[in-house]
Amino acid sequence: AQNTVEKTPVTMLGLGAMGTALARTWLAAGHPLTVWNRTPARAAALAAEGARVADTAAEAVAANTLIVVCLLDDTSVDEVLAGTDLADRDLVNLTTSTPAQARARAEWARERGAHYLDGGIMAVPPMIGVPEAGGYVFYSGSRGLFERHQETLAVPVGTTYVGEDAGFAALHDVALLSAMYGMFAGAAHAFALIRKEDIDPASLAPLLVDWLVAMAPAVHQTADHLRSGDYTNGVVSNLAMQVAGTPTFLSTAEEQGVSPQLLSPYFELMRRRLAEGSGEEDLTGVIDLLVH
Ligand code: FVH
Repeated sequence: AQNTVEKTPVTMLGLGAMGTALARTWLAAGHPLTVWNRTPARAAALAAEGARVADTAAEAVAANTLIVVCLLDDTSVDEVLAGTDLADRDLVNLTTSTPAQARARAEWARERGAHYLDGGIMAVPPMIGVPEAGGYVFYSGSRGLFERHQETLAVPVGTTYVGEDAGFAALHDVALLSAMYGMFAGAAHAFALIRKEDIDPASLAPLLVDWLVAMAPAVHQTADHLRSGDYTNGVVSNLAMQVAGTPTFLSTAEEQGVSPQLLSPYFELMRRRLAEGSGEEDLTGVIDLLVH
């Protein structure tokens, strides 16, 4: 039987690697799609697949109610939307920004009569349109907009709504990516330690993955500690013991000719927390030293 359900038309502004990947999934799912990109040549492939290419951003915004923006940065969003009429538009901004930029953009959109939803994309382009890849987008801002368009927004990748504060999506995005960089920094140090040895990095890699996965659930205990204020509950390896072990890590780095610059700042915070008399805690107290 022919599918007679009408799909929500989408306007997509920005056809970089991410914008193109997103746009393609809406087309494939049967959503009428209008696109615009500063460099028109980047729209050619989507046009061949059935997208309508607008001559200007203003024309693209006028075409549909749901407007999705995925540009390089907040400055480019300013430039692209400057000459558009956003009155009564549902504006979904998937451009990476800071929480403050997202909140300012929400206010900016409200002043122009638009509903606003901010998004932080937890995926890379090859994960778009591949549900089993596990990617998703954090959304925050207008709950009404999110609920109105959730089905459409879920076409390219999963959706996770994190609240009406428009800055929360960016905050969750940056929080998770910051943790990722900490993990990469630790892995970089581990690989550096074996770099000059007769150890195949490919044999260390699966061991590293298994170990990081085994340790990752410790963040649940961190969250419990932060909520309760008791940083000693359920502690297995206390701070005093862990600080006592740090010279071994630093000496090993020195023996292997590896700079300790990725590890030392964290060890310094552990020592400061211990000096405050917190030896029975785990590592949660380091967080309080970071917050001004
Ligand atoms: N690609 C990734 O791995 C990450 C995954 C997580 C989310 N990010 C964010 O997504 C936004 C877009 O990223 P992208 O990968 O599509 O980036 P590019 O391929 O470099 O495309 C950039 C688009 O922005 C347009 N653009 C840039 N400056 C301007 C401007 N001043 N006026 C108008 N458009 C502008 C650019 O147009 P053009 O160069 O083709 O003419 C592209 O459409 C981004 O926030 C990531 O952090 C991606």
